[in-house]
Amino acid sequence: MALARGLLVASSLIAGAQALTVAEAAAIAGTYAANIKVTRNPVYPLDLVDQYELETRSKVEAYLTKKVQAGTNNNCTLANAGVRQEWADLSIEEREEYVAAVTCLMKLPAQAPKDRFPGAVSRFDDFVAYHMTHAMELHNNYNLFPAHKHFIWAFEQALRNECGYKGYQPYMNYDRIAKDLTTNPANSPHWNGNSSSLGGNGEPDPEHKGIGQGNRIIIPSGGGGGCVKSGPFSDMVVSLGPTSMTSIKHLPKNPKADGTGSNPRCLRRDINKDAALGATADRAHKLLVESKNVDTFYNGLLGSPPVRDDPHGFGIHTAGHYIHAVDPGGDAGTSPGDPGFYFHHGALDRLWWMWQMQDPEERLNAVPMYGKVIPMDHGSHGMKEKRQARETDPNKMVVDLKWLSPLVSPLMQAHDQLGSNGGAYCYIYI
Ligand SMILES: *[C@@H]1O[C@H](CO)[C@@H](O)[C@H](O)[C@H]1NC(C)=O
Ligand SMILES: *[C@@H]1O[C@H](CO)[C@@H](O)[C@H](O)[C@H]1NC(C)=O
Ligand SMILES: [Cu+2]
Repeated sequence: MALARGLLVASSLIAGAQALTVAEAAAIAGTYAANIKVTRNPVYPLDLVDQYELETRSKVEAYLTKKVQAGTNNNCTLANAGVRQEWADLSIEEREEYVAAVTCLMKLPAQAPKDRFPGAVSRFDDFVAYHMTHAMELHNNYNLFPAHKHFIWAFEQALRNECGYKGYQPYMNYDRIAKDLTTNPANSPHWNGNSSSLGGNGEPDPEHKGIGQGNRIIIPSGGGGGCVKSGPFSDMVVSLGPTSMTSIKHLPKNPKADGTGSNPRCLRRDINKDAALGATADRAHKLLVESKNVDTFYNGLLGSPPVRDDPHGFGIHTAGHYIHAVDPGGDAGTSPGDPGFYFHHGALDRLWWMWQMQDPEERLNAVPMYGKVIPMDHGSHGMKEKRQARETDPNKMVVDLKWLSPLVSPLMQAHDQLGSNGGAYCYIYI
């Protein structure tokens, strides 16, 4: 009897959810026009990817409407979604608030196990500590997109919940950076070294020749490579690393072989125009429009295989990392130790989401699948390893960031930023 009543209640709930008309559901889901106020930086006209984002909005609204009808949106609507914006579209004050929040995270104590990670000094380092020791979990073909989505989200949560940040994680528009670095680096809102930037370029270091692959330089030095001396994070103490995945060899050695010990040193950067030229809007737009399946999209993003006769054909993933190499930004293990990491992986998350939203039925839960051995996605970080496609059932996989955040299970819960992970995710990109 109790069971029968339970079933009755459950089915009437479902019936209740289904009873919403499309118009009613759409009203709950909300619209961009009514719900999202966006400021833009007039210096930058909309690029091809920005235009594509505009074109995708009606698809996002339709997708959310369907979810409301099905009762699976977990309260996520366009009225309460967080809005992740490009750095230069934030006001100067908002940028400074973001910098203050990251600086705050660098002052909070670490939560990663002290015996395992003596070099993790701050809460900011906790993210580095996880990334450097869980490379396989984070970077296999099933995990790269969802695990990094969750990683960025967990970082945003830490900024908001532990450091009182009111905004959302910004992303970087590589095309803007490429243009700024080509025309007037002193005006780059990301890297000009003023108080509303992410800090400046590193001092010149002639030993930094650029980024190599095998014995070939694929990204020549942008003229930096030494310590950052201007702006936010110029006084930052980098502690974890380097690891064997570093892009520069003459750094002080870490006392622990895996790089988890304490190795205090400066933040080094080579703000790199040639890297940015590998991620221009025409490249990203082509990838979005031409990738009919997730393997094409994934491989293209990772630059696998590299495009021949194209000096910047190393893929957007590689490009974004090396915009702000070298230490820790150019170390595949400790790259989250440069705050630029979150801007880059946020930008990749934006592209993945836009690709998914073209056809959510087919694409939302699509996982890249390989039948053959392919180069490690961080291959251009100088790694020699080959990686085998995972045979595991993705429905049985989880995202487990240990001390950073509760488990996401199954993996596909981290595929949908509009209401998944039990409703914890609810954000859009502009
Ligand atoms: C949705 O919102 C309602 C009202 O605020 C709340 O009671 C409920 O727990 C929320 N559900 C989820 C899945 O967050
Ligand atoms: C910092 O740089 C940005 C972007 O070029 C500019 O808009 C802003 O006015 C600069 N702020 C200061 C304090 O110079
Ligand atoms: Cu990573």
